[in-house]
Amino acid sequence: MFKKILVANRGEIALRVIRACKELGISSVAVYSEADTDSLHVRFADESVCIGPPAPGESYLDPRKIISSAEITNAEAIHPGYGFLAENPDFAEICESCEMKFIGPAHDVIRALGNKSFAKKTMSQAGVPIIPGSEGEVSSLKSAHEVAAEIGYPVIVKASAGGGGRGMRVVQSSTQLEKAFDMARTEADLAFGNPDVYIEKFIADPRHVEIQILADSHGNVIHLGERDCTVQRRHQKLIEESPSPIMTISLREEMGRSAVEGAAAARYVGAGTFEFLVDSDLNYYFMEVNTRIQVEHPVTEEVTGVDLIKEQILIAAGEKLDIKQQDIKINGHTIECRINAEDPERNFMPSPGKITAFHMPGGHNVRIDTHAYANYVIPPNYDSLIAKLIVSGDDRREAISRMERSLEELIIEGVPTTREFFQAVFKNPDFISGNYDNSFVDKFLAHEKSEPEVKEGLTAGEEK
Ligand code: MV4
Repeated sequence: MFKKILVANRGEIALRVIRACKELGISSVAVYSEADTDSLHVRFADESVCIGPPAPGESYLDPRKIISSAEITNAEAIHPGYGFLAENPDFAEICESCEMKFIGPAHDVIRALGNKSFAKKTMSQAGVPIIPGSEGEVSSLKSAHEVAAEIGYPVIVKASAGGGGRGMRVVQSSTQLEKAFDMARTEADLAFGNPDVYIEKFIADPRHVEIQILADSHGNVIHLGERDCTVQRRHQKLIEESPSPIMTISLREEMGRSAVEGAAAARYVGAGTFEFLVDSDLNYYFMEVNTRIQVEHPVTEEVTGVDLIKEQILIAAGEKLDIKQQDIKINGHTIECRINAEDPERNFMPSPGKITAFHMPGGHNVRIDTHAYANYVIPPNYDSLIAKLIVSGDDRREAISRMERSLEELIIEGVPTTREFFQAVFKNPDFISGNYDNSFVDKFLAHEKSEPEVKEGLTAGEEK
């Protein structure tokens, strides 16, 4: 086992990894930028190294800073967390050439799965259902027209190097195809340095359902059920839950088997997530693989009882998975809300600043993953996540009720947060019934706007 791990990240996920290290008896090294001097991950790690100015490119995103910090502290492995260098194949390769263990899949696997059209081809060959569309990249307008005519409009043009919703364009009819194709290629080239695009059938009103997997270096692969991440705004997840309200035992088994077979085909090692779209008839289609630990991983930890970060570390150290597929049981229901320093009244504008008052809810089945505290100053340089509020119950109704109770107890003053937005969502009949799709947040916000302050002026028993 490793004696020392460097955590190449900040915020709540750095803290989460440090906690796992402590429980495994592994010493931890924090790295921090000048904006994070007062951060808890620095306080709680065994050692820390300042790696430069607040700008991510000069600190958390600079492989030279990370590698040299690992070398001077004699760390044997690097946990990248999520974001920053977590899915950068060049960084994983640099780690390997420095004989530093990268806690994640091999660099060539990250690279292969990072190309979305190649990943789709790999998964299709492994028998995983994919959305009908082009086989690989579409390099000419002529073949774009041929593919689109074949599958039928509407279609979607996606960047091969994109992902997470970046670099996509919906096309309703052949008259719009030329413009969309050219713009998608230009944008992809600018954003990712790669103009390649592929085309697929546009799936209306889908849900985002992802399967968590663990794969060890001995060929064992298991899945840990799903997370429903359909409640998003502009490709930012806001609420995640498990089980998915639409899930059945047989669909979970099918999707789980697909993810396991896909992971084996890609020679995947580590923790990973298979993203699927699920349509209104419960057909599921592979979208992409996230080769990192994800923000919403605690949802799976709570319903399965498996510590995913510890498993990542054990797998990276070459251990065999000691959990078998039959051991995985989904217990109860877990929901996570991302409490962000954002102003829902101003288009969810990031609103960093000083947290003047801070109180986190507690009690049975309430978990908070946060790096924040009273008088903490949220720097403007990074993401706006303040805390993940993760609550569990015997069933979805109890989890929702507990979430409402927890949101009421939660106090964050000094910066606007997404708390009140969530409080309104948990009163929404479509959320409560589990009957939502990827248009939920937009519809919900449009409805809120058109009926401002309905609740005020109403007395108990009245209806709108
Ligand atoms: C789609 C789609 C409809 N049809 N692909 C968004 C994130 C990225 N992983 C893929 N995304 C989508 N791909 C086809 N063929 C709709 C989306 C999509 C979406 C999917 C799930 C949850 C929220 C979403 C919001 C916008 C678009």
